[in-house]
Amino acid sequence: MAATPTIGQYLLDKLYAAGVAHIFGVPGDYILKFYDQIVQSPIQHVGTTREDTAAFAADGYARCRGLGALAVTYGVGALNVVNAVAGAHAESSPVVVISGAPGIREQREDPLIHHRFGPFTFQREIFDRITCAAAVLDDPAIAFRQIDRVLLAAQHHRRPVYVELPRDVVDLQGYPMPAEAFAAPSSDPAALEEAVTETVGLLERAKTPAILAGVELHRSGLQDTLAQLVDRLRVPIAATLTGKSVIGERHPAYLGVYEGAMGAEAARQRVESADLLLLLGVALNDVDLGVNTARLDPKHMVRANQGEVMIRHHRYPRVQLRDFVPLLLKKCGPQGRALPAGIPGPSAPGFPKHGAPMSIGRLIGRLNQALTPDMIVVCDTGDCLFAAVELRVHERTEFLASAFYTTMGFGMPAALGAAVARPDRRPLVLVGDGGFQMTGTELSTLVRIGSNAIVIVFNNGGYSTERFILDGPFNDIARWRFHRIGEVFEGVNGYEAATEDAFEKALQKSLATRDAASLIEVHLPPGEASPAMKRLALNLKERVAGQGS
Ligand SMILES: Cc1ncc(C[n+]2csc(CCOP(=O)(O)OP(=O)(O)O)c2C)c(N)n1
Ligand SMILES: [Mg+2]
Repeated sequence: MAATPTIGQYLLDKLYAAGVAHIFGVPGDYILKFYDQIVQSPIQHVGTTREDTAAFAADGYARCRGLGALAVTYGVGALNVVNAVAGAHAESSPVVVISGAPGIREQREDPLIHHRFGPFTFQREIFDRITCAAAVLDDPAIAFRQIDRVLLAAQHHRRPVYVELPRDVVDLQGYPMPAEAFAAPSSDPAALEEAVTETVGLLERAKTPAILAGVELHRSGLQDTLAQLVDRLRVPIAATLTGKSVIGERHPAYLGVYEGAMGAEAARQRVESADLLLLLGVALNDVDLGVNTARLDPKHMVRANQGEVMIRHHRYPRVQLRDFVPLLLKKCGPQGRALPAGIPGPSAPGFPKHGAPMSIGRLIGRLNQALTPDMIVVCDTGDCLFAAVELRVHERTEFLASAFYTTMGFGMPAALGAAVARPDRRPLVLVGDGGFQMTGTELSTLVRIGSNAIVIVFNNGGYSTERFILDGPFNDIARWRFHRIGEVFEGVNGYEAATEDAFEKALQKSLATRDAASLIEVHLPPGEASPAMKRLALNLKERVAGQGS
């Protein structure tokens, strides 16, 4: 009979069985023994330059593979990941945070040992607030069961979890226990049936129906069902920004991203004029509602979310999205109408125009032409995110961003996570000069793992998004020669481009370089911004002014 594993081994076995083949992080003495166990396991450690980037990387990995993990030391390591983990929580990304801790015996003696910042319970209390389950493995008798519980919770709720591993527990044997019963919330069959029947009736009578698809479909793994539904119903489909790429953006009925007044006008018009709008898994947050410029009339809406369906002004409680969408597909007969034409993404005709300065619209148009199905686009927060609204990625789930939590610094490390999770994909990273200054060091880790990522730095001389809201010297940042980063991070081909010709050359060279990473620094003229950013800034400015008065 195989020996009972140690608590650290058991955690690694369970992670591996759940699809986690890599753990990101920076070592420290409280987690070293666990690191040693990682080395003995089939899981690979990926060292990052900081802990918060390890958490962003684990988030990117989780979005590609269903679960991600990081391991850090106590205090200095764990507290460093708080923002990134809060982001994963806000964006429903299941990340397992494993933190080392002083041993149980050490804690009992209550000493002043390094990395301590208060009572030993503080760290767990912090993570309690930003995870869906937390466990301190300080009792070997129940440790296996605690591990099972938190991993199930992460997978089911699709949110981060926290595991604290006192350093004298890692090597102790645990005790196998029967798994705790875990009851996933289920649908009320009668309510489900009635909600679907009513929706089918409304769809049959509708003349200009449309679907707005949101982030919860991604998280529930309903992308294929959604694509089948669109083909069966023959309706046009738009996505929210946080749900972007839930359907392949080259689908013939795809309208683009709907974001109220911030999004493209043509998509807005089609969505807002629908006589029946099917909102599937849409989170009604301010980003997706275009900072509340969306004009969606509940009279024409069927809204299915995690746990309920709203039809016009009445509600069906206890109907799960993961049950509603497949049943709707089953009950809808093929519709007589032809598949309506979608709206193709913008291109950049005649690119490069000799000597023309770079503009964001033309940059995105050119990238639309350059994107191939083997790419995964990872985007930081800033004007690159607003600009990316107009990018059309090929397959589903090929666009990663902190689109709702909107933390800067997400892009480069999340690209690392995606590159590790999906070695068959080439990351195309869009990042601002400010965002790159925060976590651009992960380009060095991308190089280390042999990635051929292409990074486009939108250099607009500082915090442009903030400038549009309220300008001041606080939005200036130090000037970096981003394109020369390869001199420090060996193995990056750097280019700079102020004109379309220079960009074209750099892009061609980057695309052709299959064995090294590339970085293109795009110099944008002062005041240059994406149309979405201009619209958003105007809106926010009005709000700030309104609050001040
Ligand atoms: C971690 C974090 N700090 C601050 C902000 C506020 N913020 C939003 S956009 C932005 C400027 C981003 O600068 P850059 O990356 O250069 O992009 P740009 O807006 O210039 O396109 C700032 C400071 C944030 N979203 N996240
Ligand atoms: Mg900038």
